[in-house]
Amino acid sequence: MDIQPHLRSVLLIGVQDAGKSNFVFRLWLMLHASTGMLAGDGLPADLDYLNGGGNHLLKGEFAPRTSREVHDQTEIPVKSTAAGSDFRGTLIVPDLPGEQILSVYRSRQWSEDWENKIRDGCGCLLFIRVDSKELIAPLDWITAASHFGGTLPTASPAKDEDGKDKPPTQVVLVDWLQFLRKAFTQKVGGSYKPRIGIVVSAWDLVPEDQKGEGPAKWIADNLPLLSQYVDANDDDFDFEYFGVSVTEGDLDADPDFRAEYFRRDPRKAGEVVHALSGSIEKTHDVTLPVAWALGLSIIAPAGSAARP
Ligand SMILES: Nc1nc2c(ncn2[C@@H]2O[C@H](COP(=O)(O)OP(=O)(O)O)[C@@H](O)[C@H]2O)c(=O)[nH]1
Ligand SMILES: [Mg+2]
Repeated sequence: MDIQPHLRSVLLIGVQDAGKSNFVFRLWLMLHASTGMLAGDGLPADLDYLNGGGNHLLKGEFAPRTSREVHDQTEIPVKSTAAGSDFRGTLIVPDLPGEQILSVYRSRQWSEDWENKIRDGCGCLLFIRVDSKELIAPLDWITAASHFGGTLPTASPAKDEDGKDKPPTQVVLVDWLQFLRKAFTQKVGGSYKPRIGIVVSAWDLVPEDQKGEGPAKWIADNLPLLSQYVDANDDDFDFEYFGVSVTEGDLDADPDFRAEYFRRDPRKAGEVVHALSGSIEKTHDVTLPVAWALGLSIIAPAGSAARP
């Protein structure tokens, strides 16, 4: 079935601190410069917000956390830069779901607003950040004991603002995938296979000796339940893994890198690791995960060509 171009959309999903906003700002810099396989398609409504965020990255700092009240949704219209292509779509960032993601998990229901975003031609990018304090580790036999009142002396599990235990991130994300599957089936049909990109953000923080193994392996090692869910449900979803860095290094903790970041041109920083062609590759085209989730068939993933 042909999808109306303007209806193609990508939803960004992830708990608080998952790297969503900084990715959007880096993406915006590239869309604006038209140097990737996607470019901006007209001006987004919240240009000031996007320019403001982009400016933080250009100044060599991560954009700070968005205040909940100030910003609840960003929509960026995009188009393909490939010659002769009229491919268009919208990136939708419901930029408060850090908290909402958890509340949907807890209350077993989601808002009409969320439901309305699910439609034909819709894909998702699910963000998980390396080294995030919000990334709640899976329950192994030691943490499970402490979680459920066992006798082993371990650190207590993380608590949220209401003092409730935070569920392991992978449990929340798998739950979300199940919600999404249900909603896609209800709204689009059971045979629709949405593209879901699993994005490991702050990829630069992955230990050097693990980088070569790529993001799928990192998820398998760190969020095994999510990894198994992805493996077991590839009939229902079209999954891909991406490792993304908006800086290519740690601006906060590594002064040598910081100097290099300015030397190389902050406008051009950012990289994506993926295995779209079967082996692990790296590209500076940070629009790639969005292009893929929008349904573009990526022929030469190194940023050279793409065709709808
Ligand atoms: N090293 C590194 N840190 C990152 C990167 N992206 C985000 N971060 C860190 O993650 C924090 C949270 O990112 P943010 O975009 O606000 O996450 P959000 O809550 O999902 O929107 C930032 O303040 C940075 O410290 C990255 O590419 N590399
Ligand atoms: Mg944010």
